[in-house]
This record gives sequence, structure tokens and C-alpha cells, in this order.
Amino acid sequence: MSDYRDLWQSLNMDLERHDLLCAALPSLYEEVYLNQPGRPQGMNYFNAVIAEIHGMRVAELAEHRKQGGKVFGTFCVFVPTEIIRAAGGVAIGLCGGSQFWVPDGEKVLPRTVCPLIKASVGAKISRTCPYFESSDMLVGETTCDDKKKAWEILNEYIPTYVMELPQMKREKDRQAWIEEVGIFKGTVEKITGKKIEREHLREAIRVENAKRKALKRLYSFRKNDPVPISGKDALLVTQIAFYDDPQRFVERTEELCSELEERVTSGYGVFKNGAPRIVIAGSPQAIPNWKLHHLIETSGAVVVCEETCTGTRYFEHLVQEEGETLEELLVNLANRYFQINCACFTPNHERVEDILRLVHEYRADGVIHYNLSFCQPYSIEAARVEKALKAKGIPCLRIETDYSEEDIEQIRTRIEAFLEVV
Ligand code: BJ8
Repeated sequence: MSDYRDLWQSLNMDLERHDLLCAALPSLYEEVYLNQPGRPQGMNYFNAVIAEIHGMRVAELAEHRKQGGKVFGTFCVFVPTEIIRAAGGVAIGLCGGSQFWVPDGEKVLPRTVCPLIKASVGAKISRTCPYFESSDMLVGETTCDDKKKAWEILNEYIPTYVMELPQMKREKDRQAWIEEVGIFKGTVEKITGKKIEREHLREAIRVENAKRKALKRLYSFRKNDPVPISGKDALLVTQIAFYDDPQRFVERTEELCSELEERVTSGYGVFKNGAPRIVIAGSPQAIPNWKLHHLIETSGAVVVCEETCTGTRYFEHLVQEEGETLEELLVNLANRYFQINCACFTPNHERVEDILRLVHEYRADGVIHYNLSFCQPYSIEAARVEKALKAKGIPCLRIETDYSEEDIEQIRTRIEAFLEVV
């Protein structure tokens, strides 16, 4: 990616440290991804996106900004990206998934904060992520306490707007969320200098819905036995959805889906028939956090679904596209997002129901509850999830881990023991 040095320089990045970060990715990607047998041809596009991870898309963002457009960095699937798009902006998912950034995050945050937050903050303060450096504004949200306080720190480096997300799902909370979405629209209009009209929002909803439909289609093929695509590849596609150009992403994902459809028809699979099928439930897995999937899929099992924000929580439920007025569309938008079942809500029975439903739909043999270290909401909710699964006779393994490699062998041993009982 040496052609992009001028671009990175213009973004005021720390090039020396950035070189170190870039040097580590190709060998990791080769080990985790390129070594998989029988990958679909359609994954070539996604390989190319990774090969250009800090290149092509960053150049597109630079061009967008040159034309006067704005870039908004987001961290949570509750941020209604349609509003950003409707105002001519670009939304980029910024959650950090690399251990590389954790020590920088720990310079300003306690060690006992989840790695996703530490890596995200570390990416910004180390000036080694071109997506952070291409953002005009960050959009945080009041989900878990650690994130709330992290926004205050990030705001010292870059304007960070915070959306207030209610923590319960009563009618008055839904009304408050609708109002919050309206306030966000006003902020985005102010930053972009563009007034959002009904038609803009309607078109943006259509584009984001197309992305959701493509991902839903991709996931539907994972319900087959044998599966035509590995869990790792499916995870990668979802991770890329957070920052790729949406229209191009949909085209390429639909192409991949057509190939998977043919594979299903001919009975071709990437894992042998009857391989143990696992649903992962819990914390999000941001690029390049492939640790758990890799351990599971090199232990003889296959991940068939993720009940995470880099999985079903990202694309389930479409926004109702019909609405006579802009206000009606904004309500449709708010209503769609308010259906996401994050552990930050109380009570949150719906998430447990989602997991049971997904186990059934994806014909899973067991669930691995995945919890990023120090993530209290998911860690506390894990007991409730395990109990509900146990009551239905579904095996569940709880794993709490960070981005480091220290516990890899220990987790592998636990997964292997788990696979003997599923
Ligand atoms: S909707 S899961 S993306 S908040 S892992 S930062 S919860 S301590 S990421 Fe999340 Fe939105 Fe919920 Fe999804 Fe806090 Fe836990 Fe860290 Fe987390």
C-alpha cells in the first residue's frame, strides 16, 4: 500500500508506527483466511478490500471531503447512518479490533476497560488509523458506562457528538429515542450544511435496507448443512459492511450469494456434513478480531451465525420505507433501531429469545457466549442466556477474552472439550 503514503501524510498520521501496524496484517490474514480450503470465488473482492484496508476506501473518503462532503465515524449499530447518508455524508464504523492499539488506549483509560474501547481510543491518539483521521466528527452513544466516559476523552482530540440512547424500552423511551433521532438529524444538517428532505431520507433508507437484505441473504445460506461458506468469511463480509461503499458492497455481496446458492444446490460445503454447528452470541468482533472464529473453525466445528453487532443485530429488521412525510420516515427509522437488543438495556428478555430463535433457525448444536474482557453488560447477561439455553437442552460455553494471544491455547482446550458434548 506504499502508494498511499502521501495521502496518509496529508492526514497527519504517524507513518512510522502505521508501518508497524500494516506489517502485521498480511501474515495474520494469510494464516486465518487465505489458508481456508474451498473458499468461494466471491471472497476475492473481500480479500482485495483487506489488502487495501488503509488504501482505496481512505482515498475515496479524501475525494469525498475534497468535494466538500463530511465523514462521520460511528461506534455502535444504534447510530442511524441513513441520516448521515441523506445529508450527503459518509458513515464509517470505527470500532477498533486490534491489539496493536490497546497499549495506546491504556495511556488514557484504566486497564479494566474492554479492549474494543481501548483499541478505539488508542487508534485515535496514536494517529495510526486513517479512518479516524479522515473523520470530521465522531458519533458516540450512551450505551455502556465505559463508552460514555470514553467519548469525553475522544472529544479532546476530535469533535465527538453523543446520542442519548434510553436504557429501557417503554413507550416513553421510544418517544425519547424518536426525539433524539430528530436532534441528530439537526446536528448532521448543521455539520454538512445540507437540509434533509423526505426524498433524500427515503433513498438513504433504501440503500441501507439493501445492505441489510444482502447480509440477510448471505446468512440464510449458513442454515444449510454442509455450509457453503465458513463463519470466518461471513464474519469478514459483515465487518467490511461497516466501512465499504454501500452500493458496491451490496453488488459484491449479492454476487457472492449467487455463488453460494449454486453451492447449496450442488451440495458443496466448506465443512464436512454433520460438523458441529455453533452460534456465537455476545460482544461485537471488529476487524481484525477473528480470534474466536479461527479457534472454533480450526477445531473441527463451524460458526453458523453471530448474535452480535457484527452479526444479526446489525442487519435484522428493515426500516419501513413508506412514509408520506419526512417526520414519518424519521419515526420509521427510530422504530427500526429501537428493536436492537443490546445488553445495555434492562430488562432485555428479547435478546435471550433472539438467541433461542437463532439456534433453531441455524440448526445449531451449541452456543458460545462471547464476552470481551471487562464488558459488564454482556458478562452479567451471560448467566441468563446460559440458563435459558440449558432449560432447552442446548449446550453453552462462556468465553471471556481480549484481543491478545496469551490465552489462545487455553481457549482452544475449552472449545475442544465443549465440542465433545455438543
Ligand atoms: S448495540 S453491543 S455496538 S453498545 S463490548 S463497548 S457494550 S463494554 S459494543 Fe455495542 Fe452498540 Fe450494544 Fe452493539 Fe461497552 Fe461491552 Fe465494550 Fe461494547
